Amino acid sequence: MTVVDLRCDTLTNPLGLDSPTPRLSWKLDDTRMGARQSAFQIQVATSEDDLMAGDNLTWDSGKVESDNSIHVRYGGEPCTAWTAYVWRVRIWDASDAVSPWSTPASWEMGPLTESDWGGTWIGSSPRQGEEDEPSPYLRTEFPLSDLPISARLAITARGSYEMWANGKRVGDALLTPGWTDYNIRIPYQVYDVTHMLVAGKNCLGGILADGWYAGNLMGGERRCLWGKDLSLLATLRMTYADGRIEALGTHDGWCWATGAILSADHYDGEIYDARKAWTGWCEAGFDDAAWQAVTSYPEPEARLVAKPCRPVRCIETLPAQTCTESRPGHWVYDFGQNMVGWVRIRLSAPAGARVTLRHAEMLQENGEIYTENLRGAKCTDIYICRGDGEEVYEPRFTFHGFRYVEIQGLDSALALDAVHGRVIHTELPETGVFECSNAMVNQLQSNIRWGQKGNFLEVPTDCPQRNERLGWTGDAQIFARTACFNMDVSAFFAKYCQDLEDAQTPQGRFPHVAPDVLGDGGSPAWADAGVIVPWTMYLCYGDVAVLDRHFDAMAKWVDFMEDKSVDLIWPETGFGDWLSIDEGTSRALIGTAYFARCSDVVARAAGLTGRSDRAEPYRALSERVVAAFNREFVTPGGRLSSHSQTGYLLALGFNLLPENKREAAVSHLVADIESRDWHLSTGFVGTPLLAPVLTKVGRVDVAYKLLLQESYPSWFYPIHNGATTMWERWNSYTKEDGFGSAEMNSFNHYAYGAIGEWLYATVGGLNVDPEQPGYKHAVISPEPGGNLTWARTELETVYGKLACRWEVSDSGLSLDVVVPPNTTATLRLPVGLAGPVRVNGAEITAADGVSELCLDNNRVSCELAAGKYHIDGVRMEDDV
Ligand code: RAM
Repeated sequence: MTVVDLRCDTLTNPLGLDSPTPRLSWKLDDTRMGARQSAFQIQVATSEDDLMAGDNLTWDSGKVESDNSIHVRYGGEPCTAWTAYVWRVRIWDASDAVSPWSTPASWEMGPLTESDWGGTWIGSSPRQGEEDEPSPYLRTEFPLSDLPISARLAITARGSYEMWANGKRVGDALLTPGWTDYNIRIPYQVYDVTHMLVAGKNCLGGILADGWYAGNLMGGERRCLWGKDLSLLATLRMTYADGRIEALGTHDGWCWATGAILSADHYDGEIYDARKAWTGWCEAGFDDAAWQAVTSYPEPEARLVAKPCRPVRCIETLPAQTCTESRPGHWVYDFGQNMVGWVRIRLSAPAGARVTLRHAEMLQENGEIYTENLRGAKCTDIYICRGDGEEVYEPRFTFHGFRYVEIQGLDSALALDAVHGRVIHTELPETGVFECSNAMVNQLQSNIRWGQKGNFLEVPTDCPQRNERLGWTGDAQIFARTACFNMDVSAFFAKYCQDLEDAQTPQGRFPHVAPDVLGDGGSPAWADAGVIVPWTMYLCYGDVAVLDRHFDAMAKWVDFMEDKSVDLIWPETGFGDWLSIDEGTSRALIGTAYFARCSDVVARAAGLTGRSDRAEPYRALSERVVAAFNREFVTPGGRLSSHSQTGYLLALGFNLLPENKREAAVSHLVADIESRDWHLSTGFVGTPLLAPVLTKVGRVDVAYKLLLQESYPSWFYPIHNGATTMWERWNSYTKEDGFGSAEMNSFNHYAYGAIGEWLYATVGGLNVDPEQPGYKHAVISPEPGGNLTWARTELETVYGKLACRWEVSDSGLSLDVVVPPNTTATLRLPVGLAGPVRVNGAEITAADGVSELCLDNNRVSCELAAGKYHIDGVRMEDDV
């Protein structure tokens, strides 16, 4: 029994936090059946020696009788700026035996207030705010007589920055400091630069680019949304062996010049003239006589805040798979996968050779790249060669959505191994595995995962390629659950929840996009992200604090809806069931359904966060909205005024119908699907609900029919037409008819990937129990169906690995199940009983860690303690 994977605010040994009472989590590594924690003890100190000796502890929780191992709030005096904390934890098991102390973990605070920074904002001289302005390079030198034992560099910028010290990149984070509403908060990062400093002369250098702050947004309509001048703020804080502390902030003694980056924009790309690169510009001794003195810029009104999530990084590198010459001198490289990032090339060419890289998601029939759907985004990088031998280039202040790159400007093609696709996105540890016997479903899962990779870049964007790339709220809320299966998005969405709240109007309206660059006021199924995303975080990660933090904002949105509604019916406004096919669902119906759902969630959140006085009014409101929904949209016979798949899905999925009308609603829904020869007609609002709702109402057979449907519209249809990511439309491209209208045709739009949640939860069987969220108690209830003969599903939960693999053969159903330590699960199987069911070789009643089987509602179920189980002897329902 050991304690592992210590996390602070969901991160591993983070630097630069600004929460004075961060939250601590750990996992148990204990393979014993029924392993669980009965108590814990946490100790925290400001040095490892103190911690090990148990001296000068800043917090000792003592033995706390509790099975809680996640999000335990630090209980010492509030943490102070720049301080490093080390901590360890031990636990007691079910029989009160104590574990060894964990290996120590750490967190470090960053600057907490403006005065902890001690530097000024510096930049080039004022800019025009035009698209083609070169990036400023900034530098300074400073002597160190002594080497510090620890050095931290805190950095932020208005614009994007890349920092260098003594000739080396500081860290490997990209597009820093990241994207927020810079009028409200500007994120910063803190880096450990201890080993980058030298005794004697040192040099610090920074490069600035437009980024989200000053670059194109929304098709270029919104440029310089937050400002046109780029500026940098940094503080180098050094601690010496004798305890002395020295801090060096950016100051007006720095100087600047323009260099090789002639322009850089997220949508348009980067132009880099290698002949203009300054050799050794960020090394001591460089001759900067020609550089100019920096301009100081006023401090922003916005707060400087720690970045609560992992940064954007280059996550993987894909080799080019093929190269074809589409026209003379135009070579098209295929990476085999639609992805987001940029291309790295290695080449030798004469000085001044201008190499153009154009990116595209698709090819035209003649083999040339297809760029119409990028609309106004140029997605073009240009590299001008230095001409002195082998050169390697990749941009850094842009990103593209592409599978193909067209390279021109060279006499001959580059070899395949000289062209690489660099995949960049917010670093999100992979947590989920889903695979099954059906290759098309596996390709779908791969497309969903790649859709998430491509679009989880600082904020969940709708698409990564055309001149849009915004944090669309509707897309995010429908996909959030799926996202939580695939990757650890706890910190990513914690940040987005803040973006949503920052974008809320004083009246309570959440936006269509966050950060809100549209300012058009959100509408149902989009703005509801402000309630549903925090709720999803609570369910998937057991995080109550996220509900607490955003409760007022969540409640305010519901109040806003109440205000806007007439007799509790939302008006006919909003996007409706965006991109639905031949069906019209009233916007009033959609809005009212979400109004009911969100008031219900707010009522629950009130109860969970100790606001019992506020729970009841929202509960009552939710009931009144449900009544209004029924009055307005449902006939006595259970037919909806919007007789559409999405209408029924909302009514059934959000529990809006009285018991006596549900059956009729289910038959209307299924009849509609059948009348379309088992096809969906839903858009963004209805599609994510299809499979989960059909399962919930006992028609998992229909859900499988839709999943496995080959013809348009269906999940498989784009795959047959070559998709390696999710597409915005089921027929964005077809082999028969070519491309859909370029107006709105993204080949990397994750929204319809929301079926992923059903693959994990229903096909795979891993469900959360809302009463014990974060999979503290899981409900493992796989539903074998369609032509699938096996499925393997794993999820690294906050407690450890939860897994279920099932296989159907002539001898029935067998399962391998893993329940993580310190959790329990209910196993529920869609089968009858025939003969003795064996768990781990023993008949189930006798098995270790397993409660007796019971049969209810045609399901066999039993309770499992933590452990590994092999279950067989179960016969499929049909055989019984
Ligand atoms: C589009 C976006 C997004 C969608 C909105 C309504 O421009 O692509 O996916 O949510 O419109």
